[in-house]
Amino acid sequence: MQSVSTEPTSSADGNHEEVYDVVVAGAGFSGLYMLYKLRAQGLAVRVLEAGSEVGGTWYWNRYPGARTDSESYYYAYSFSRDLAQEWCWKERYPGQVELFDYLNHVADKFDLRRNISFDTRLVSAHFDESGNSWQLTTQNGGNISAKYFITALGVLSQPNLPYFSGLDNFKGQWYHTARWPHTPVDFTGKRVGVVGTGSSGIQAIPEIAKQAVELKVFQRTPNYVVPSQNHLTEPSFEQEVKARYDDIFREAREHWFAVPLKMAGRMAPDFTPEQQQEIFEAGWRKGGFRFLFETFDDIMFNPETNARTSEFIRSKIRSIVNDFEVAERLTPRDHPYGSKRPPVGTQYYETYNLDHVSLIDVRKSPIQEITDSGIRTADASYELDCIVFATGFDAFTGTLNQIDIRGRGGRELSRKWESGPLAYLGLMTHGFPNMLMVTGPGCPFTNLPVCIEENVDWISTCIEHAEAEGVAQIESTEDADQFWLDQVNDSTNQTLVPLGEQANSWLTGANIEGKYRGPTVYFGGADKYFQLCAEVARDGYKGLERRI
Ligand code: NA7
Repeated sequence: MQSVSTEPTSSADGNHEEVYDVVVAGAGFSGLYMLYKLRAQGLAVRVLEAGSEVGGTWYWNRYPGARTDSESYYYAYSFSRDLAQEWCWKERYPGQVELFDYLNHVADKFDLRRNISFDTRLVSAHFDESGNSWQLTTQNGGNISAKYFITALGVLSQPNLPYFSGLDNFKGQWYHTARWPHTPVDFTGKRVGVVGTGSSGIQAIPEIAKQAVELKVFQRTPNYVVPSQNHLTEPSFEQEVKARYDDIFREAREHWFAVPLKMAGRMAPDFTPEQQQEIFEAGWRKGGFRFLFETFDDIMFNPETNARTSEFIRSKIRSIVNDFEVAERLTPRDHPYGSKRPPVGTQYYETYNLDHVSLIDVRKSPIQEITDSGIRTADASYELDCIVFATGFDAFTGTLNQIDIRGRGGRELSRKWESGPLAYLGLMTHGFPNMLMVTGPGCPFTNLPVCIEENVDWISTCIEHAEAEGVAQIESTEDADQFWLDQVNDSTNQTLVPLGEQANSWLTGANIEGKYRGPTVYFGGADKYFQLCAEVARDGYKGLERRI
């Protein structure tokens, strides 16, 4: 490939086919930075985006209360000092609107929109061996050809709407949190049901309760909700952060979760129960992930420490929720804290003290059907005007499997992954030459923007090297894929995360019926993962096959 132009060319036979060096699917955090990098390398890049605007996760998830669980100053790009200095985060945890504005600002600042096709959903991507190119088709009937195909589709993008008999008959309005309307939904005076108490439901429930006349929460598995302790950004904090942004992002890359926080540096067994209690209390006051990261370093690994942590949260539930029976129903007992992705809430448990909010245990009494006027469980019927499904996502592979992706010999990616998400470093997979993934299956459990930047930098350097050396095809070897799946499995098995399977955790694929069961995320630490990726590149792309 000798491309020096950033403009596409038409195919030689004169058919309506656009030809690019690289096609990137997705214009969220990953796709925007991928475009910025590759365009700077002089490549002709086209980004295909199903939505009408940039933003990805922060374009689709507009439900009330949607915000990050990571703190704003590090849930951000670090590649542009200028951007980091000029952007002022309003809150400790940015809400959807603020993040959407931020990503739009990035698109404007770096003039990215001109290379993005909006309202353009990619439906298929087939590798053409004779032409050594990816042939892509879009829902709008577009045909595109590119040497490289990069997925920047996010980790949690394919909404999961479980089958509920009778949903079509429901006469009220229903919504999925991840496909929220663009015009605000007004629940004032409405009887609302929320199905699901994962991170999305936990954020939405207190906000919906502020408007609804009646709110019924249909809970299957109770969760461990740590308070966010959200607040406005103090000017002095902002100044301090901006003065040390370089250090902050370096520190994030040295942390196992890619956050610029210090590990607690202590293990619970070294402390008396009274001291442990004080440390937990301090963590609770700090809120959010600081409860996990700044109390004890063995919470995710040591069953005893975890039992104490889980019990501490249970005691908080009992102390916040007035009604003993409701508190009992809200109390998780079937999985340890952190074995499902830990949620963060704002006034979550307090919401159950409101008279118009009630909690329905649908593990005990499952949802039987959606009627024309509400939800019928095994032992009661509930009249509702609106239903909100906060039922999560088909993580990682779910998003990719929505696209008909076929590699060498017409091999389907979805078939390949039926026996496990084989993807070397979460970046590429054997049999799919010149296809690269930003935060693909097996990427680390991490603060995503930092991992995204690391992945994008790695991919763009890999392509730069391949082009400089005149390489026609790069892909991971079968052994490298298996090596990484083993790493993903081994690292996860050293934590308590496998125990989340019994509570339908998406970290093990267990939230989706019929999906491959097994770890989906690398738990060896983001810091170690970044080092490994750097080593692979330094050692001449060990684990990759390259054909001239
Ligand atoms: P989650 O965390 O997967 O939560 C989905 C919720 O929906 C969870 O409480 C499920 O209960 C519930 N659910 C799913 N199917 C059903 C049925 N059929 N009946 C009743 N309840 C059901 O998704 P979120 O969107 O909240 O969060 C996803 C990630 O986004 C989060 O981890 C952060 O990384 C950000 P279950 O637990 O399966 O019993």
